[in-house]
Amino acid sequence: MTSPERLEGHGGELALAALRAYGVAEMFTLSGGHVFPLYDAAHKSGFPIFDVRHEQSAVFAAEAVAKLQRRPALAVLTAGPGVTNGISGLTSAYFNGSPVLVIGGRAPAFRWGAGSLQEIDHLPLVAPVTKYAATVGSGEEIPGAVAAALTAALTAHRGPAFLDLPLEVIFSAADADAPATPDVPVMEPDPDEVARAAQLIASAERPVIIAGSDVYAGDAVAALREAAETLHVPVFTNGMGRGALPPEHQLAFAKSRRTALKGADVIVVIGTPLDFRLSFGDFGGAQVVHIVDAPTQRAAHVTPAAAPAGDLRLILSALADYEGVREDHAEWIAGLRVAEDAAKARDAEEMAAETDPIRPARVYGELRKVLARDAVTIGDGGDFVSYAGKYLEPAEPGTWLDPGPYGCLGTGMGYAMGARITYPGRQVCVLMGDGAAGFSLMDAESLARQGLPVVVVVGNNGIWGLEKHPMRAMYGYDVAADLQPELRYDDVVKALGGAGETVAKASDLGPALARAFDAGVPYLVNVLTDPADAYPRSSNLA
Ligand SMILES: Cc1ncc(C[n+]2csc(CCOP(=O)(O)OP(=O)(O)O)c2C)c(N)n1
Ligand SMILES: [Mg+2]
Repeated sequence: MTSPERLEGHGGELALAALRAYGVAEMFTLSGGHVFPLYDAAHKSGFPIFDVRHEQSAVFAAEAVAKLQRRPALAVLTAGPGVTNGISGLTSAYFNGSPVLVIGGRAPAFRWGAGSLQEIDHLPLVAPVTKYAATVGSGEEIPGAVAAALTAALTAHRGPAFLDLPLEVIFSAADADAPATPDVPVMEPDPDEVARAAQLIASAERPVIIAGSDVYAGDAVAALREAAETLHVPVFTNGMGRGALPPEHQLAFAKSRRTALKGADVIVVIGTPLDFRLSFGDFGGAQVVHIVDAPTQRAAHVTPAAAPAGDLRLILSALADYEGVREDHAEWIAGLRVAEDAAKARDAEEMAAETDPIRPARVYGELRKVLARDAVTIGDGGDFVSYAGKYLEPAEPGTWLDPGPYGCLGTGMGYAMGARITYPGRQVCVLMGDGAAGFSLMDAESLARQGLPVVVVVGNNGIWGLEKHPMRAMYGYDVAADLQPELRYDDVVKALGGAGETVAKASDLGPALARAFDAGVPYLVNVLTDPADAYPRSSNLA
């Protein structure tokens, strides 16, 4: 008998019991016989199953849940091609530090090597992009393996884990010890390193904070705000850190980043790597304080002035409690506010642009009028999404989902599914390039069929814009960068059980968006945008 200490059942039931203990509340999947027992366990116990049309969407949906809810989320993929189709999703989760668990089916162990259907050892494929990857050898090991995988996934620095269950292991009955209560270690930072960081920030004349995704993932948003207020430091954000301070907060900045980084003497980067998005941590003469959630996140290519590593809430709370003397940064902040306001005024003009064809800026101008403060916006595309990053202003933390530094196109429909399940009553809006649409739009069918309405706004410029413009600039010509102009992506979604419309005139945008958010089914607004419009950037390679 299954008891609090002892579990009994087939492999799917044993796995599900352990998953529930860790707060996993649904599975994302695409069918395959190797994983039927997991479906059986879920079906019989009322555990929600959401299915998709490509395994990458299952992993992206799980990643969105993991990111938004800060809890583990599950994708169940069948053996072989099911797992390999999920690898870009796993890799994105690895780059984003998202606690996603993929459970794969696996050809039977007892005749391994004899040529069973889809017989491939997944582990060497997934090991480089997971924190934990194992094949479970017997039924009685399943709960313990699930617990170990999820503990690894949830331990900072977080990331994905992988288990596969050979056919005879998942189908056979067994009994096993129930997993112990989840116990995720919290890493204490070195207090001397934290004190050094606090002193550097407090004694700086022109400090700047850049806060990234791990601040949200580590549930350290309130501590960030307190630290910024105590030390009186302007805050910029990226990734899931966006919205950590509401836009109207006197220390919240977004548009004056270049001015700030140029003028700063101490730059405090919190919960995000010193990667290409932050000029690899090279800020000229400024000293860098890098605050990370685990020592593995310290950059090997930079030597920061201080680099406290550990639980971000603990580190930021310690900064908030700083009692030493601090410089007055009022003048510095006032100067940045002037730059910020000037940039905002320029943006407002661009967002009102009355042009034909429509410029992407105008799309965001209209969207801002209809988006609620707690709307979840999701970017999947090239230039069109760069504009989203520039013009949309997330007002609450955990409402902006971009693909992260791995930059994988195709997150759109999966992320939308995860967001819709997380927030049944909120607006969920995907900003999608027409090129990006090719990767996941078929999953509008999954959304429609399972009653998950979302709004998709396609910036339809008829090109792979972020590649075409740079290629022309580099070679004077371009190849493999064109798509069919004015293609009816809205008709695709209609055919799949949703609805939509094409918009060619700026003045039609507002009413179309209003209809989209009212539709109650997946709704695609296909906006014909100007192919000549290229997002200005210093390096266009992505
Ligand atoms: C899976 C994947 N393939 C290719 C790329 C390279 N890439 C980055 S942006 C981009 C163009 C995107 O075009 P679209 O979605 O139409 O957006 P636009 O730039 O036109 O606004 C491409 C091909 C990528 N990032 N990910
Ligand atoms: Mg395009």
